[in-house]
Amino acid sequence: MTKKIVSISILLILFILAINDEGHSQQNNYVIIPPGESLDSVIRKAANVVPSPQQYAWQEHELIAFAHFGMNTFTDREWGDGTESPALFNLTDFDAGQWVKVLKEAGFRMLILTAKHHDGFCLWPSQYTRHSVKYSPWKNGRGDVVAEVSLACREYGLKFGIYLSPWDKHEPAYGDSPVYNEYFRNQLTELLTNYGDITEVWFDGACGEGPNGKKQVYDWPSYYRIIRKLQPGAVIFGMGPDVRWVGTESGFGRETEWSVIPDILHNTDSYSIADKQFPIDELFIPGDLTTEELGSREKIRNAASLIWYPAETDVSIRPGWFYHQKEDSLVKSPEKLVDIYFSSVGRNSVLLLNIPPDNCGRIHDSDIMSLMGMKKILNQTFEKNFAAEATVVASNERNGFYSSAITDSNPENYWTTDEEVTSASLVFELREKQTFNCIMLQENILVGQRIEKFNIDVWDEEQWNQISEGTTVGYKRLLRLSAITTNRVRLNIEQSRTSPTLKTFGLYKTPDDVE
Ligand code: FUL
Repeated sequence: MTKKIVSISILLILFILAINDEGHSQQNNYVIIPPGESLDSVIRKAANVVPSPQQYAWQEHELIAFAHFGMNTFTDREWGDGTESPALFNLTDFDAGQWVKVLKEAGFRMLILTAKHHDGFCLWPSQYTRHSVKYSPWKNGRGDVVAEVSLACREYGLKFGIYLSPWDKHEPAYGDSPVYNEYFRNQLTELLTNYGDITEVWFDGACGEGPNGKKQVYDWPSYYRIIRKLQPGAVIFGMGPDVRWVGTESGFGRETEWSVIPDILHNTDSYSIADKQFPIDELFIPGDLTTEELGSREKIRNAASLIWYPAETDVSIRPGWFYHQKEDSLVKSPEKLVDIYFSSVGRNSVLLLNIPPDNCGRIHDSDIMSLMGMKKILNQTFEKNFAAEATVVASNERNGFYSSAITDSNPENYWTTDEEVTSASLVFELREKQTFNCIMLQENILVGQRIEKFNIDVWDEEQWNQISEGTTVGYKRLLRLSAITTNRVRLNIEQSRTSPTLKTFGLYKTPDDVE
């Protein structure tokens, strides 16, 4: 897309937000709450925090691939210590096109590459160190893994992101904070300047002591400024303000996953917001959020600020993050990957699945088999939505936001209730009885995340029987259940922070052999 089309699309989104704004002027990805605000008012404000355009685009990717690749691929380790010789990095059959082709076929929309892991070895010929591909035998020092992978991504239509480890066990300046911060900013600048569009910058929180025995103090805001200037369309993950680490590396997100989170901004009372485009960068406090409850009413009732800070679920297809031959037989099965998909994408998160290329420079056949197996099951499951032809009757609907929007073919249309109506039922009448074992719900998060509690009933010719229940929905909620046959399904939204919205309701059946 050209820059012009991108800007027009952003303007269009802002315009849609403006006309859909249901009586609230607040349409930002953060809100500052003055002291003494009532709980009702805080809840209403939370319900109207929305993603930034970059956060929304990122959420829609759903599936992102991670490639841990570097010195550890050759030393058979998970964490190097920075003393490894660049001579060890020698690829015999490197094929970035193979990686990206496989990932595209498996349904991934972006690839994030470890341009530098904790050992400090750079996969691009950085002019700031001798610890890089430039000093390796591969292509006589003329190779550039970042260039080849980013080009392949462009060729196959995948977005490209970078992991740049702030912790650097090789660089002698590490620990001498101002000097290393400059080194890090220089490397970031190289990566964000020379390799086309970067859609996600991945910042790990690991931080050790440098050779001087001192702990490095990272200058995060200065890193963000460079990213915003050079790649304004990128989201910053982890130690950055756009995307949050879900808190585990198991692939399983929270049952209750709020994208609106309290109090990760500081000095909100005294700070005047200077940067209009990225107003909260200077207020953001980096850190991991790992507790079970992050955004419930209890958590937000005394909040001084709330921001849209959605979860990304990272997990490796193998036990380790890097390739180890001994793990060829331990690649997660297609069924396990499908479980992970349901527990991450299906729980209001994005799945970042690590598929580490091997020491020849290709994705190994065992990983390909599992990925294709996963894709097949997902394709078969989501190929037919039995609710798509249903008639829908809602207990309440707002003018212009009718329940028919849930089943029409336009994914942007959505249903909502009148102002102040925070619970509702929707009955889906199917043309004939169908058997399904998977349900999908999607709120329209462009106006906020609102649903707090819901349940689902099916009609058994005589009465309604509850078959499932849940809390948050957000961008996407998937529920798996035992197969059930019926022609009438009822969604009861029991509690919502303000008028609930729904843009999709799906009933699906997984293939028989994977039930
Ligand atoms: C962690 C790192 O220490 C691991 O090696 C890996 O890169 C993982 C994704 O993040 O914090």
